[in-house]
Amino acid sequence: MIIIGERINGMFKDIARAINDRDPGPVQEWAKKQEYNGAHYLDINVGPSSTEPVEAMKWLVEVTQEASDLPLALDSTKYDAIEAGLKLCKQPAMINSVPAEMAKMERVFAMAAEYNAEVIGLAMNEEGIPKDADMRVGLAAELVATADAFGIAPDMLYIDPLALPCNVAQDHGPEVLRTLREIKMISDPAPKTTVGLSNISQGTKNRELINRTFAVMAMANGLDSAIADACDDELMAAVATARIILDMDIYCDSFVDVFKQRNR
Ligand code: THG
Repeated sequence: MIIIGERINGMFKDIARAINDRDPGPVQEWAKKQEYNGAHYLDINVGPSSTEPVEAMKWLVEVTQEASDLPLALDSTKYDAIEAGLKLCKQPAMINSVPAEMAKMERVFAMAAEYNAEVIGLAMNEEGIPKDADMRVGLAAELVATADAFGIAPDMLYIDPLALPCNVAQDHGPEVLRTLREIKMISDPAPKTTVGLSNISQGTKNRELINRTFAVMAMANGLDSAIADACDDELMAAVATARIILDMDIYCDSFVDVFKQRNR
């Protein structure tokens, strides 16, 4: 399972302050810490309150790359900010994200082809996030078909069925899991899948328990990657264990230690 470390996000106060003050310290500490704890990519998001998202994204990409060699997932709804970030990335990046809306898909897939970037496609459109799995899978198919028209193979795409907080959108849970299963039948090769794992527990008590329970359930339904808290040891241990049960890694007595070491 590919872990995209969620922590370099202006949604967190320390990162928002670091961006505002142009203080690389907290950003570089989180970059190193997430890499050490097993992240495979680092999500880079300037946050909802940035007044200059292009400049902020350029700065975040540069200071992050000084601290870590991990590939980046550029997370923004401002495509100018993503493009400015892509120009600075030292290795192929991931674009996070594009909904199934034609004008946005055309902009993002053209950019992905130019910069050899992977793309997270969201199962939503102008009308929002549908509840039922069939509609989500339909939007995923639109993303796969449009990507193909730009020469982007399905396995360069990560479809995100969009996880919502279980305290306010409980009825979406089973639909998200069914979407993950059915996405694998859209094409051959199939697109990959991802979710914003911590979304599921926003505003709840027992967040870590909810996150790791969702992680293993989603993995059993075909989840390939997650934007997640790589520094949550119990989550990472649950992911390592799920990989054993799903026969994705070979069992050994110390599989949790091995899983962590492999990423260090
Ligand atoms: N899909 C895709 N990208 C995404 C998301 C998604 N990017 C952003 C987000 N969702 C995933 N990242 C996070 C990061 C943090 C939190 C949730 C998801 C989080 N933050 C605390 C909160 O809101 O309570 C902030 C707490 C604090 O300020 O300390 O939970 O779904 N493609």
